[in-house]
Amino acid sequence: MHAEPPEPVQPGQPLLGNREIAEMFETIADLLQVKGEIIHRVMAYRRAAESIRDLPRDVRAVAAEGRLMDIDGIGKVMAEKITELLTTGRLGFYEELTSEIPRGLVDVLRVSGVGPKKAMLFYKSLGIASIPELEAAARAGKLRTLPGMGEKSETKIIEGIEALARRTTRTRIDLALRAAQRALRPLLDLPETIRGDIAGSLRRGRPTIGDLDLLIASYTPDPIMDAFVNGVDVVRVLAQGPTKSSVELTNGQQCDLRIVPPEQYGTALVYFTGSKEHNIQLRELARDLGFSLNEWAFTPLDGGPELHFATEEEVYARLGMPWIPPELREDRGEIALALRNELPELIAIEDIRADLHMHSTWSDGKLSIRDMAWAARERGLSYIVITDHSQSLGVANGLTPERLRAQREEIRAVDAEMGPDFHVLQGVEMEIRADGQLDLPDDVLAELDVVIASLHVGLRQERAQVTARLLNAIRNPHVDIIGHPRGQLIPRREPADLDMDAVFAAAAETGTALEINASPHRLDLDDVHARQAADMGIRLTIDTDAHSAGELDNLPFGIITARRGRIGPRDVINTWPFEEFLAWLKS
Ligand code: DGT
Ligand code: CA
Ligand code: CA
Ligand code: ZN
Repeated sequence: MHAEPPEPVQPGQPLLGNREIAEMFETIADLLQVKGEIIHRVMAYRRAAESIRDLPRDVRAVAAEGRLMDIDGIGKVMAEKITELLTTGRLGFYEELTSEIPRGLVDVLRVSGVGPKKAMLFYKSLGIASIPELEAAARAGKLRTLPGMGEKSETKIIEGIEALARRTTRTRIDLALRAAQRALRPLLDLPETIRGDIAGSLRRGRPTIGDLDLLIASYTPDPIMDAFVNGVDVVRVLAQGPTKSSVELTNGQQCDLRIVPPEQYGTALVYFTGSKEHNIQLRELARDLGFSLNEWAFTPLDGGPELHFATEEEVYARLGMPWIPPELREDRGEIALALRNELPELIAIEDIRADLHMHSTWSDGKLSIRDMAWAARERGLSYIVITDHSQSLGVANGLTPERLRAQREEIRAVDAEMGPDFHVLQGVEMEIRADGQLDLPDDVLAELDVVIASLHVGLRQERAQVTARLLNAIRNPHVDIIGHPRGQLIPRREPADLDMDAVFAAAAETGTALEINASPHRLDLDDVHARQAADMGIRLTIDTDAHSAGELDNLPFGIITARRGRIGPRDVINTWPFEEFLAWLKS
């Protein structure tokens, strides 16, 4: 017996994947919260969203087997909603809620001092449906007269808004990418759009993003502009013109769109990708060649017609060099390299064969070892290492030597089950304790396939102390990899005060690899330190540190960070075939 094939998707209907459905449920939870629904109901939607996002298989396939209710957190009600979505492409309940409550109200809830009741009060009495509207009303003294409010609570709200603005001046790359894609995708579907790209710092892969820059090629900009300023996530239009507009999105980011004719698209894309410093260098080169260069064209200094270029390749070719990948455009010597035709080969996502750092339900992960293995295999990997936390990290349910031994049986069983083309190894993410001791004795480490050592505690110790702890781990012969070496969290926590020269020297000497942790919260090592490490011959790994299936998809953020650091595939251990990786572990 075969399961029914999934329903064909109607033409013109958005393809609903796990992620889209999860997002819809997440929005429902937000909206229910604004409505002041009981917390259990809100949490039920959040739990369902999380389960669907982390599901290692396409929810459509599970639905086809009639097994939706086997999914954690999915009961009868949720299963019905998913079925409705998959069969009709719509969800009545969601449409009701979104017509009843403006999306901007969800942001208003993020202001400290504003709960669901107050948000509804402000909306019903003053029509406030966004943070800017709330701020205007508060500053005009319009909130203090409302029931239950006063001058004091009004001041608190202004302070809350200011605090929020301070926290959100730059946005983490994953959140920025999602907002940019949501703004751009509907525009790419319009018949008037010839092509379009995300530009700016997001295209260059900076870990945090200021505003979003979108570029579109078209001869008929009007309907595209119209759709842009009326986008679902737009809370406010900041400026609107025929070919250039700016809006504020629900996530607090400004988003700029420019529309150019396709024959000028290449020049414009180079300009709006930046960086500004890279552009200034290009402009000087153009000047040396007898042109003034702006965002639209090369203009001969001695008169004559403008030169227009439809592609970036032509722009760089006119300046005498090959196309430069956006990740390198930071004025760190990339133009000189390009002029000499010496741009390095950069690692690409297709080069990655393995993920060497992930968690399971044995510690603080959300999925079993088997589910993680299937999820990784589905994403095209050919080997993984399960690296749950070690015992002293009690909050994460860290493993004792006994539990590590028990876990080994399960890992070996899953490995056998996966067949000869996929491998599951046992590792550990071992704590480097605050007192400098390693969390597991050498005889236990010797039994493991891979040992990652990480700092999670005592990160604010003074330089000599915290550096000594890391060096002690690097020098232990059983330690293969240092996880997220500098310990930063984006945007909240600065890196530990480590003597990186000493760290690199020890890693080079002992052959210990350093991780580029691909979690957008970490991106650690960063681009600059990854480059320094590679220059010293240190091996790198790019790992997701996934605690769920969805987090395995963070790999691109690690890749882009490595590319910014001019890292090639050979420098990164998890691009190697399995046999070669095993040989490295033994050496
Ligand atoms: P961000 O938004 O702070 O994360 O960084 P970017 O790089 O996205 O900067 P943004 O949004 O101010 O400008 C987008 C691009 O436009 C920038 O990367 C290069 C170009 N651009 C902006 N202002 C200037 C300028 O004054 N001169 C030149 N040559 N290019 C500029
Ligand atoms: Ca920008
Ligand atoms: Ca901008
Ligand atoms: Zn981890």
